[in-house]
Amino acid sequence: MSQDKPIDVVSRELRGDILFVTVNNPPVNALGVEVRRGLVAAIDAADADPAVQAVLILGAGRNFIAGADIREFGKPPLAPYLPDVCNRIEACTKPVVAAIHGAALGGGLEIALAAHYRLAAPDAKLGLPEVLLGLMPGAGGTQRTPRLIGAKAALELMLSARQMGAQEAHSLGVVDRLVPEGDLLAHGLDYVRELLAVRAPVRRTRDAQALTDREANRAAIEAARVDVARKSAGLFSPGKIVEAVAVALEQPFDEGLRIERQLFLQCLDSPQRAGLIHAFMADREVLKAPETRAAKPRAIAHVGVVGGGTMGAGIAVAVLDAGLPVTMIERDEAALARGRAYVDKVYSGMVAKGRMSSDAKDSLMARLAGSTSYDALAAADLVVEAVFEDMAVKKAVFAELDRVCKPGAVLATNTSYLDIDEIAASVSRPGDVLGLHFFSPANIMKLLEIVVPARVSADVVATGFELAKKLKKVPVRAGVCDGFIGNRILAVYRQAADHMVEDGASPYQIDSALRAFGYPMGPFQVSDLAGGDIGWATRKRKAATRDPKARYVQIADRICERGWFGQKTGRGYYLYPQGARTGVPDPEVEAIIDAERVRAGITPRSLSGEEILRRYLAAMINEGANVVQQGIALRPLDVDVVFMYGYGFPRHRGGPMKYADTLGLPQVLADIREFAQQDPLFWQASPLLVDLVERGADFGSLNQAE
Ligand code: 3H9
Repeated sequence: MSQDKPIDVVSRELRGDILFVTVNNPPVNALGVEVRRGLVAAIDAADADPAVQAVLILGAGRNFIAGADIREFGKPPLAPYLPDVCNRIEACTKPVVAAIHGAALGGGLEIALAAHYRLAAPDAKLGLPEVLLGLMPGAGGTQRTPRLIGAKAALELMLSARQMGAQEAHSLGVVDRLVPEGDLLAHGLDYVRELLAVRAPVRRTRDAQALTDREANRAAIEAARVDVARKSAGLFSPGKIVEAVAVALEQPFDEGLRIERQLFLQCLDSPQRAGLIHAFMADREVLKAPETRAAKPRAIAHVGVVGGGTMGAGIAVAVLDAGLPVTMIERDEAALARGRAYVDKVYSGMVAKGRMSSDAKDSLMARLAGSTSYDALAAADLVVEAVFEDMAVKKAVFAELDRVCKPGAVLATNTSYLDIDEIAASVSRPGDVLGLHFFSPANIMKLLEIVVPARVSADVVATGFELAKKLKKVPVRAGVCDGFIGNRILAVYRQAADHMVEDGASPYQIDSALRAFGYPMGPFQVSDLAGGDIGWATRKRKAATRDPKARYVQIADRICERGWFGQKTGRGYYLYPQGARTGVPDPEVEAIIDAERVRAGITPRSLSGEEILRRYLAAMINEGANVVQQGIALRPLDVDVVFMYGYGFPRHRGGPMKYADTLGLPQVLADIREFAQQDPLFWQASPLLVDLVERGADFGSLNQAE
């Protein structure tokens, strides 16, 4: 029987009197159980072998070690545990040196900190980003880092999750030696030989002295505690990080490790860890659409944008930021000047805040060309249309694009709701037509829905993903339907919110319940920010096709009829006195709501924050299930990513579908059935949800990678 030899995830090679220990666990050398075993075995071997004078630990491939293997979290732990591996390295009786290139993150940095000396290549990225995963460093990082660099710097590193470069790590004292680019093995060998030549001692980080100034370190811990309470309210692991560092100051090292382990396990058990790791994986899974596997993207060197309104200009900024030239098309010089002025304003704002030099602004603006003639798009590789949301207007634009664009140019529409299949059918090259749905402000919002009409070529879809990468956006593949993934689901849960207002909750109470859940803003604040007129126009457009039997709440229309469109008009659901950006409740809006309840014959009842959340999220989850079942979203995780990046869904809850799994789908279905007793037309359980509950499965089971 022939079988491939399993790769040695930790290999050992004795060169002279130095043991080279190389971690080779693609793609990122995560510290899975085999790696942990291999490292312990290597150190045992080094201690036992009199021929070994020192150990050099390296990572194969592009990184040193990216951290613990996050796919093991939530599963039964397997020995040896990472803290024990680090302790074993630190206890080695012969000098151990870590040679860092690429990522040394989380447990990867903890391994390096357990070594006795560290050297770093110029591309090294060092950090303790566990907090982003709902965790804290759990392999001695909270105890060794402050002993090495002091509580202040250690806390900053752990709470910000940022990655330091080699230079900074060197000046902070995290690494001892910087080596030039090139052969890391050779540099490592030189450094170890140097250490041996001067009989450098085994130097253990557990004995480092940066915590000796107790007052200064105590003050740093107190400051971090205050900061965490203010900035990370609702998050579990930041507070645990501060707690662990406080222990480092007050307790001996071994006791510190014991408490760190307890706190780490609490983080590991928290639903926030599950939500954040789901989010981490989902961020990567969304990139894997069938078309990105099947086809190569077309080249994009020059982008056209049709329309210089808020959306078009925002898209232009996003493309300029990515370093590409943009040609903007508008119908007349005045409109073109407004589009250009918008782009200019964004960059002037950055210059004013000191975030950009005026030279940098000038060179960005020099890449923006404008024209009132479509012929200026002849050389564009990709054109995004962002004109008025009207089918006839869009088709007229596409007729022009069809006329002027070179063969192979990608023709994209930024429509939010319109049928892209119909737009594609109106041109001679439907295979080149794609939806690229940006979110406003387009230069800031991370989400980009890549909307895939029936006849589009796979390489055009792949080009959409490639553009997202260049623009540093998060692409999610969506099918064609009214509202695609995000706005389609939004329309449903917004109705649930409107129903609740008519039934007795105030918009302010609903917003507050959602902020308590973790949203930065509630839906009525968002509506005031975006402008109530947008939703109003959509409702008018849909009025003719609305099911007359469906419940329709008119409160928003009454508010819009008064010209109260939100922040831009000084009032909407909230009042914004003197242009304030945070609104205050408006008694006149409450009076309108009262009047509407009377008109609808509703006796208001009180709704608890808990009931508000149950209804709002059940509506979101149920429509999310429909969107998955109909193939509009590839998997539940695509819905999660849309809501985290486009709609403010709290990341630590992992998105609505992950949250539904956390609640338990039987509970969600029971809620929907309970609400259906009052309004069976609105609350129709999604067949997918019913099916999953019957099978005892969850949404996670549909996310292949999990
Ligand atoms: C920790 O260490 C806890 C300890 O303190 C205590 C323990 C007791 N595990 O991002 P990419 C996969 S917590 C498993 O596209 P890049 C990733 O899913 C950990 N898999 O590449 C992807 O898979 P696929 C602290 C991991 O070059 C592939 O690798 N560490 C892990 O753009 C490529 O990833 C971190 O939080 C992992 N740890 O960026 C670091 N990391 O190909 C997390 C990645 O199937 N990682 N994968 O889609 C990163 O920040 C980036 O991956 C890195 C490379 C910068 C390393």
